[in-house]
Amino acid sequence: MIDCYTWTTDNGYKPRVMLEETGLQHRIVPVNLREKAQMAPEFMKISPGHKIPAIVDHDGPGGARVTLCESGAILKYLAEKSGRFYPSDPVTRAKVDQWLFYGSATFTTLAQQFGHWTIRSPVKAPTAQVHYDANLRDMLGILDRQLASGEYVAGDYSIADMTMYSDVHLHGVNDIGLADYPNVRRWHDAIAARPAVQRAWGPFPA
Ligand SMILES: N[C@@H](CCC(=O)N[C@@H](CS)C(=O)NCC(=O)O)C(=O)O
Repeated sequence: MIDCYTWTTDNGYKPRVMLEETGLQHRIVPVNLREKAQMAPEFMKISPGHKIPAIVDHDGPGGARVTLCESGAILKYLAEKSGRFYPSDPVTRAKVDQWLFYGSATFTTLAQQFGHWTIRSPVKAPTAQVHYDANLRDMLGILDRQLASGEYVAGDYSIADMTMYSDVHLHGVNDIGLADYPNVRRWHDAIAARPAVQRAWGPFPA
């Protein structure tokens, strides 16, 4: 059984999608960021940087209890555990890693800054807004060029796609619009139609 500590944010949806896609047995544990639940000492034993998502796998390798934070590390762990959405061919796997790291370290991080300065901040800072708007459009362009030659980011649908889908869905579709990025539009809509993705983006289970 895997406990998935999460909330309704871009990073929070990533392990939920992977858990739904793989069918690994899991339990969702909401961590209410608005109420600062991530600062609870018990949670910070699992995620020292007080960030969701995090998981506890009660049946890890050799029966070990594995605690893990960082969405990229969690996606990779779940991929290795399930043997799904992570190619075995070393060359394709290296490319999945490249886009997985780009997605979690660069794409989401900069998209979050866009979300903060352009959408949520009550203080308007035009320089930051222009900067992060340009960043997000640049990243959508990079993704669009990558998707011009393949259905998914690196070979078949994989954890590399899962890590970038959240911010494309939240900010690409809703805030920027994907009219200038037809390959990203096609990719987004194919992923959005997946039943596992729809379940993962639904309400928390009661
Ligand atoms: N690099 C981390 C970032 C995680 C992250 O930014 N989590 C945010 C929500 S999306 C969070 O928990 N923020 C609460 C806090 O920092 O106190 C990952 O990929 O998991």
